[in-house]
Amino acid sequence: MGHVLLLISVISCLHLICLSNQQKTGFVFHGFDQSDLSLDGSARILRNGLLQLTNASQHQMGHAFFKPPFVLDPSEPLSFSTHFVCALVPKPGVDGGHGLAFVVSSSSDLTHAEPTRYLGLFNVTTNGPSSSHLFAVELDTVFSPEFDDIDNNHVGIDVNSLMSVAYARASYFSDVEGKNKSIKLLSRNALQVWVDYEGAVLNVSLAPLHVQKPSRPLISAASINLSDILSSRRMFVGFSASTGTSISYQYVLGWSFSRSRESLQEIDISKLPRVPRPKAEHKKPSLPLVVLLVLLAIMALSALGGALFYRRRKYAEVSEDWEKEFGAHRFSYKSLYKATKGFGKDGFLGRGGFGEVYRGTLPLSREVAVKRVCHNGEEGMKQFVAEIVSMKSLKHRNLVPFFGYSRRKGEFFLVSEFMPNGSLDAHLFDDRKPVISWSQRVVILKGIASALNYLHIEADQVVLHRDIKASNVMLDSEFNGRLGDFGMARFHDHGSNAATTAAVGTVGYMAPELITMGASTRTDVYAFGVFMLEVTCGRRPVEPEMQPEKQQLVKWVCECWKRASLLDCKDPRLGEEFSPEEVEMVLKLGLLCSSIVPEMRPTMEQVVQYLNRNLPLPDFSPYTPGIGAFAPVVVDAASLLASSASWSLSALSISPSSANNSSHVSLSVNHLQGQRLESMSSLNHTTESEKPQSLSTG
Ligand SMILES: *[C@@H]1O[C@H](CO)[C@@H](O)[C@H](O)[C@H]1NC(C)=O
Ligand SMILES: *[C@@H]1O[C@H](CO)[C@@H](O)[C@H](O)[C@H]1NC(C)=O
Ligand SMILES: *[C@@H]1O[C@H](CO)[C@@H](O)[C@H](O)[C@H]1NC(C)=O
Ligand SMILES: *[C@@H]1O[C@H](CO)[C@@H](O)[C@H](O)[C@H]1NC(C)=O
Ligand SMILES: *[C@@H]1O[C@H](CO)[C@@H](O)[C@H](O)[C@H]1NC(C)=O
Ligand SMILES: CC(=O)N[C@H]1CO[C@H](CO)[C@@H](O)[C@@H]1O
Repeated sequence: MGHVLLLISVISCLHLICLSNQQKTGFVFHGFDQSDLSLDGSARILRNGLLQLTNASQHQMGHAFFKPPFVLDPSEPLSFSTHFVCALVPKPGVDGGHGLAFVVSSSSDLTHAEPTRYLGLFNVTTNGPSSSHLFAVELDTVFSPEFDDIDNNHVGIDVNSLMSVAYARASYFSDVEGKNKSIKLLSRNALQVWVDYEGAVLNVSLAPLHVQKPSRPLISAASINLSDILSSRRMFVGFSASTGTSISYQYVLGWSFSRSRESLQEIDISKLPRVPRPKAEHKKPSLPLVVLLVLLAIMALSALGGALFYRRRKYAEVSEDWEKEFGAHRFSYKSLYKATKGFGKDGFLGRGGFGEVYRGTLPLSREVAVKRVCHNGEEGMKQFVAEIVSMKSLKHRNLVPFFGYSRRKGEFFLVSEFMPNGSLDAHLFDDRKPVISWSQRVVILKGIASALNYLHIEADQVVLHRDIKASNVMLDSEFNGRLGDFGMARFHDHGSNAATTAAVGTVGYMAPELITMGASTRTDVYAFGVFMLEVTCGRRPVEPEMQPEKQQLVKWVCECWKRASLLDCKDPRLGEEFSPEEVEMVLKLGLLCSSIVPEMRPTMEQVVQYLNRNLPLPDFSPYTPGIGAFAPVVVDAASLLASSASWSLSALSISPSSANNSSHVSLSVNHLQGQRLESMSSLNHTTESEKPQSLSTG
């Protein structure tokens, strides 16, 4: 029993010695997990030993005191030295505050103090009176004018009051650089603080973590009588920190304290706990920020909306319910816009009868010609589109393959295969281009005849082309003739007022009965006859600049025949490589087809046979009535209307140039008003025989 008592008393004695020893020599903590601290408020020791005084919540304060007090001996002069490492870590995007203080006090109970600007040191009543018995070194990160703060980044010495007796902006004297350097208290970087008190002089120094204690203190305050302040015989040392609406994480990493400067133990920086990186808070953003964000969002949305609107307008199309069945044949305007690079100059091929033609490249490098036609009405559009789409079923090696269509307000687009060698007339009438040999011309004539025969007889329905001429004959890569420009005449009909209808064609190719009887296979044959003469003679049907007897091709060929020198009118560029019989046969066939007596004209089937020499030409002479005549066109409005009712088709003009040579005629009849009908287009090729182009209606 006595042994046990002795043991206990020895242990407690050792403990006391230990304690008093610790009191004498001071202490050092690298992290606080083994420390003897009393904590209150928000203060806690984190798992890695870090002393966290506040955790970035609002209106917090935390205190941490070394638990045993230092007992003061009035006979000895009071002195101490301390060195600590702290970090005031702001939360990203949030105001940081309020600060941290090293406290020397006669009491370790500061629970009645207040947070925010009081730093957890005082409250309204204790701030000021000497009865507070409190001394502190504050690291203040909020500017509080009522306490005569100088800024929001300063160090101050507080004796019983937050009205600092001495203060300085946070900085340190760099012995290496020989000058003061400022320090930002409120940053993630750890900070060293030294407080030395001896003989009524209090020195405070700051430095960044890996910097030696500066040789010159930041603050050196004389005549501070700590014995006065701590009138009781006990002295507690510790820390206090607080937040208000401004918040920070406030940490102490390590702390060394001693009653004398000489015995102060060094802090080994490598042993200190790490300061955690603050997480960005997802708290409510401030009102101005919200307003700014909303404004930005509105601006971004309206910009986006504007861009979309622009795109929509740029690529806007007209599409109606009835078009759904033709969907497969419809191209989007956007795809055509991209294919032709915005209908730019580079892809421009020429101006055809009713619109402009552009070259384009669709995906999979499909080369297309896009004809862009302006129109001014949607009436009859459904029927027209149906006709256009039915053109896709027409397949013949001498027709330009038709791919589809597109439309938007006021514009219609016809897409067909691109013909690399352009249109026939460009080769026929351009002296710079190599001459097309007679055998090539025969191949072209046979091809077009075969295509027309297909349209007239072999296709499911009788299809009229209505605008056969050299500029509507395209040449493929092998120089085969291909008939193009479908649907244009019909298009013109559909685009115009319902009460008005028009007979459309090209002067010189229009059969005289066209206006009275309407278009028929025979009017196509007439135009083909003129075309044959055109190809053989290498000149246009009407040439106003020539001598009067040569101006009209049909008349001139007939005239040559009458003089028994039919070959005189052949294309002089042909040279000698041709068969005279074949040329004569083609010229005679051309005259027969362009007879003004429709019944005299052969059918396309017969024309094909004549051209292939499977059938001899019928007997006729230049004096046969109807041959070689050029009759003025007479218009009868009623028949014109009738003609428009027949299902007919003409074509997709892909004439890359020289649209000028052919004067397109469109004769309109306003049948409701029964007024004078006038030619709308430039009939600048009119000759004396065809002058009366202003025509009376019934
Ligand atoms: C201020 O603190 C003291 C103790 O430190 C307490 O007695 C007093 O009630 C407190 N005053 C206020 C206003 O909180
Ligand atoms: C305070 O700093 C001054 C130099 O500015 C120095 O002379 C004095 O010894 C220091 N006192 C203490 C207690 O460190
Ligand atoms: C450096 O700071 C100390 C303390 O604030 C001040 O007394 C001193 O004049 C400053 N020195 C320079 C060179 O600015
Ligand atoms: C401090 O004040 C006490 C009495 O309050 C006095 O005895 C002592 O001499 C003072 N010390 C200094 C350094 O002024
Ligand atoms: C086509 O005719 C217009 C006027 O109608 C003229 O300005 C232009 O030069 C002509 N183009 C060609 C290729 O003849
Ligand atoms: C005469 C002429 O221009 N012929 C061309 C027709 O197109 C093919 C293919 O593009 C060319 O190789 C020919 O030179």
